[in-house]
Amino acid sequence: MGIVNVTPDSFSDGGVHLSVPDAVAAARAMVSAGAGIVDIGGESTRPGADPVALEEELGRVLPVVAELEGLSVSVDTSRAEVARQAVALGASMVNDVTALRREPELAEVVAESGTDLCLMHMQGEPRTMQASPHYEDVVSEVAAFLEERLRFAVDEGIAEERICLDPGIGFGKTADQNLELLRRLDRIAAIGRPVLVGVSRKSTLARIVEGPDARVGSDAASVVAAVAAFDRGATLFRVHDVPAHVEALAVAAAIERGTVTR
Ligand code: HH2
Repeated sequence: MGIVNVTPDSFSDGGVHLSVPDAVAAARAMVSAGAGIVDIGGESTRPGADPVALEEELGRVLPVVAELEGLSVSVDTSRAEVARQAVALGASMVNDVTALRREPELAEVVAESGTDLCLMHMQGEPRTMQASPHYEDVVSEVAAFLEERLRFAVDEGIAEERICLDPGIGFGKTADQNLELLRRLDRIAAIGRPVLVGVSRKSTLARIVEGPDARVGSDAASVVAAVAAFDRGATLFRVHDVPAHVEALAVAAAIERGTVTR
């Protein structure tokens, strides 16, 4: 899953794809490089980010989705109206970092349109989530949350086979809690749905390599983290540098199979 943030303030690519032609070109390049889907977002969820107005989010996302007809598009939104209009323009997946909690009516849009859905764990909300994350056992609490949100989504009429789960790396978690989630990702995979991981360029990676004040992880560090997640059961990877991830994950999958042939 290639990331296209149509925002001025995303943590690693803020402002890079703000014009429609730039965002569309980036999305097309990611698909050419092997991305199975591109994730279009119009509201940053980085720590400290404020929500944007509905009209602003619609105005950022829809013109880009409209230009990507024929490609597999995911819309990174927690708003029913944004999802409704993006799906009408051809988006086939909804990626909701609030797991249907910000606007439970988003469930109806997904159920009726039959799109795929990603349910992600977050403790708190973006503005304040990194202030003091707290867990007794981060892995079992994230797993229990995802199991509960999966049940909610299915009860709302969303087909279970269309749902993937995401531990939400960096969303109300310390660096050590993020690493613990990646280390024990098999517990999340054991829920029985495909696991999506978004660790690309996140600050936990930067902290390991550069120290406590570093904010943006490198692409090399991102690739290694994705492969480690693959080894523990992740099958979907939300990434900025698509070519490097496609190459690395192809090799990781071939090693897993023990043969070049797919
Ligand atoms: N991370 C971000 C945004 N959306 N969606 C899923 N499913 N999983 C993630 O880990 C995830 C996500 C944050 O990263 P990014 O989009 O690069 O930055 P921003 O939120 O600042 O736009």
